Order: sequence, then structure tokens, then C-alpha cells
Amino acid sequence: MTDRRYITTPIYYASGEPHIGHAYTTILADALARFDRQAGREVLFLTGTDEHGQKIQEEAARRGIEPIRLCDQMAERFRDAWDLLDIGYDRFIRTTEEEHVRIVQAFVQRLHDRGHVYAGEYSGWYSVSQERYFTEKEIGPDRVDPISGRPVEWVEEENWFFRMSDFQEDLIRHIEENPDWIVPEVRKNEILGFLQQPLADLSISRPKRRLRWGVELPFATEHVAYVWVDALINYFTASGAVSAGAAPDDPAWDDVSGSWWPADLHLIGKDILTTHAVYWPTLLMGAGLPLPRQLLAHGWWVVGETKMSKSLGNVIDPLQLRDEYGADALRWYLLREMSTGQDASFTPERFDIRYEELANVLGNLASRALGMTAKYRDGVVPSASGSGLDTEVAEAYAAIDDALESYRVHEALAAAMDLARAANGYVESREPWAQAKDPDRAEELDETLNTLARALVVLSAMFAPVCVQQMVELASRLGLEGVPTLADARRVEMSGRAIEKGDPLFPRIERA
Ligand code: ME8
Repeated sequence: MTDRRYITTPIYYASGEPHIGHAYTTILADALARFDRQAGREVLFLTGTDEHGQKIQEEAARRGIEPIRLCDQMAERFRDAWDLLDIGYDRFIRTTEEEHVRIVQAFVQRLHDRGHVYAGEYSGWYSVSQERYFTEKEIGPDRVDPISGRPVEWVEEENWFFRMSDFQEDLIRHIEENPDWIVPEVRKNEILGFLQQPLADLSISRPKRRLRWGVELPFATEHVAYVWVDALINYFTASGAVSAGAAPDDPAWDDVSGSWWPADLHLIGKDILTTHAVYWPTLLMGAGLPLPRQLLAHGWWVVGETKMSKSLGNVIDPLQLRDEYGADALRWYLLREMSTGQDASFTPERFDIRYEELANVLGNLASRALGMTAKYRDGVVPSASGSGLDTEVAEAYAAIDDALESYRVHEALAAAMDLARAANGYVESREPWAQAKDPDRAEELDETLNTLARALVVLSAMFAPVCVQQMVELASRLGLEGVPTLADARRVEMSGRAIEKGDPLFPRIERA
């Protein structure tokens, strides 16, 4: 494994407010980035907003403002939301940035110069909601797009095309030779199934008379780039592989080795799998660039049976949940509740159950261990040679390593919670309150309290990528400078350290 990792989220449409779905992908990326940083890797974590195209143009018109005003407002909203949810991205990209616009232009010019584009007529069924064409088969007799359920429109126009079909065989070979390139496997198979049909060429432009809000094609100035081409290139722009001023034949395009390109992981929802697993790699092949190392397509948050989405009007506001329960609790719920890759149903009841787990297992353990150390040993962790819970700690480490290897974040978190549960069980079996009553058992009590303090240090490191705020708090109550890395956590010397009891980390919340 490299000691650098470049992780991306989709760039979200600047036409709507951030919702739980966006928050999920971004929190997942953030937690993975935090686990990586904890393991000593240098990370570039990219997110941002997708600001061109018909969807944005129409939303701005609906609101009676200029598209750029809408984008400015929404980019700010996404940034604020990510701050409130403790998302530590390294770069927030906006596709209206000058740097990105110039790189898109150089990229498409490069495709042109390498002979991969041609002008032609296009006709087909277009979904503004998804900003893409769908086939007759995909839209079915009702003529709605299969993802949002919204009607599609018939479009006939002059377009520039990318010879995507030329790369079909290479793409199939790439997927077959790299079985983990698309995870989970069900998504890989979906793409391989899709690639059994001949691939059509990709329309990469829109005439300005229909759509003005986009990046002008340098070789056909009466057209703008198709928004998905513009959007996908964001990952390349932010890698710093070529500078904004670089010509399409600049040698930098042929040697990206010093840069962050290729990305290690594109995290996406399964709704945008085709664009990422077919359009994007073939565009990169056309431009002569290396492909991203991996795509992870996660499932959907659904309400009842349907996907949560702005166009369906059934979205949950993550910031409201954060105001009620705190960012840590929301992050915990989303990451613990969804098995990476599968759909999950959002319900307030499940949210409460997951919150109670934090409060009653982890929070309760901290209260008990810190409280008893305060009460029985004047707030100083006693020294002891005992090795209580060592087996459970080792098992939790191994389970977390194994789970993270294949992005089963929910399992890694379950293993951490299991350790907290085991530590509560240890308290029950040791009965420190009984040990405290009997002066002959002072050494036993020392061992109990020392073991619990060491377990809490390890737990603070295991939960820190998710419960960002309260694990910093816990580490500080344990007398530490900050949360240790996972590797260091099991070696922290606790004997003689002054701790602080404090209030519950996850207080009981009365539901209105
Ligand atoms: O598609 N459950 O942007 P978008 C889980 N701009 N995740 C969900 C979700 C749900 N119900 N709803 C949305 C776009 N998401 C393009 C992307 S990338 C070059 C361009 C998440 O605002 C999930 O990550 O519609 C999904 O892929 C993404 O938001 C779509 O966000």
C-alpha cells in the first residue's frame, strides 16, 4: 500500500441543499481519510460542487438569479454543512473555478488532437435530473429516467462526440484484470453486463443556443462541454498533475508521477456508477492518462421503498439531526447503520437505537471507568502489571484492520463497539465496587482501573475517525495531549496519569 492516498467524493450539484445522502458519502470519505491519516499516510481528500449544466441553469432561472449567484450560495452551503459535520476535506473544488475551466478545455482539446472526437447529429432521451441520456430500454414505456423517476425529454441536436466505443475492449480487459477496480462486486458485474452491448459514442458537447452555462469547447466555440465531462475532470484538476496554463501537448500530461494523479479511491453512490466506471475511464484512456485505482459505489439511503432525493421531496436534513444529537452521533449512525455497498433505510427509531448504543455502551463505560478512578484513587490511574482485556483489544485491532481492508466500515465500527461492550462486561465481572471495599484487594482494584484506562485510550483511537469531537474530549479526560494513533494507542502508559471524570460524553436526549 502506498503511503499517500487520494480520496474523492462526487461533486454535488449546486442546485439543491446538502442532504443525508450527500452527508453519508462525504462522512464515509472523511472517516476513511481519518483512518488513513491515523495510519501515517499523507492524504488528499477532495470534495466540491458541480456547477455547470442544464440543471443549474434551470434552477437559477426558476429562482430568478444568475447561475453563478446560485452556485456561490450553494457552494457556501455545502462548505458550511461540511464544517458543521466535522468533515476535514483538504480541497473543495468548484467547477466554475478558472483553473478547472482551463484544464477541462485542455483535456477536451487533447481528445480532439488525438483524433478521438468528431461532429455529428444526436437524438435521444435526456434526463435533466441526472444530466444524461438514457436508452429506450432504460426509460421503459413511461419514459421516465430510472433513477429519479422524472420524465425525460427528446433532444435532437448537433453535438461533438467522443469515440467511447473505441475503448470498449480496453475497458473490459481493465475490469477483468483488476477484479477490485469496482467494488462491491455486484456493481462490477453490473458494469460488465452493461459492456456486453456495443458501447455508443459519448456526446460531449451542448450547443450554446440551448445551454449557455458551461465550459466553452476550444475547438468549437459555439458549444459548451457536456456537464458530466466537465464534472468528472474535477478529480484530475485537483490532483495538480498539470497546471491550468499547460497546453494540451505539454509533457506534464504524459508524466503525472510527481502528482496526486491517479486517485486512489473515487467514492460514489450507485446512481452514478456508469458515468464513473465507463465514461470517466474511457475519457482518461483517450487523453492518455492513468485510470483511478478504485471505485467504491455505495448503496442508497431510502425512505420506505424509495431513494431519498431532492427530486422526490423526501430528504432528511442532516444539519437538523446534528443540532439535536451532535455531529458525532449523526456520523456514527450513518456509518454504523449502512453496510457499505448496500441500501439502508433511514428511520428515527434506528437513529435512536444507534444513539443509545453510543450513550449506554461507550459513554457509560467512560463514565464508570473515569468515575471510579476519581472515587477510589483520587483521579490518578494506579500502576498495575495486569493484562485484563488484552485479548479483546488484540481481537478488535485485527477485526478493524480486516474490515477496513475492504471498506467494511460498519464492521470496523461494530468491532470497536464490541470492545467497549467487552470492557463493560469486564467491569461487571471484576466488581470494582466490591474490590474497593476490601483493603486486601487493593492490587486487584488497581489492575481493574488500569486495564479500563488503557482500554479507553484504545477506544478513543478506534472511534476518533467517526466521533471526532467526543474522542478528543475523552483523550483529554484521560490526561492525553490528543487522540493517539491506532498503532500508538495500545502502548500509551497510563500508570500515574491524572484523569478527569467530566459529564456524560453522550447525554440522554429527550425526544420532543
Ligand atoms: O450526481 N443515498 O450530484 P448529486 C446515498 N453532480 N447517497 C446519496 C443519496 C442517497 N439517497 N442521494 C445522493 C451528482 N447521494 C453529480 C456528481 S461527480 C463527478 C458528479 C450521494 O448532487 C451519492 O454519493 O446528485 C450520490 O452519488 C451523490 O450524492 C449524487 O449527488
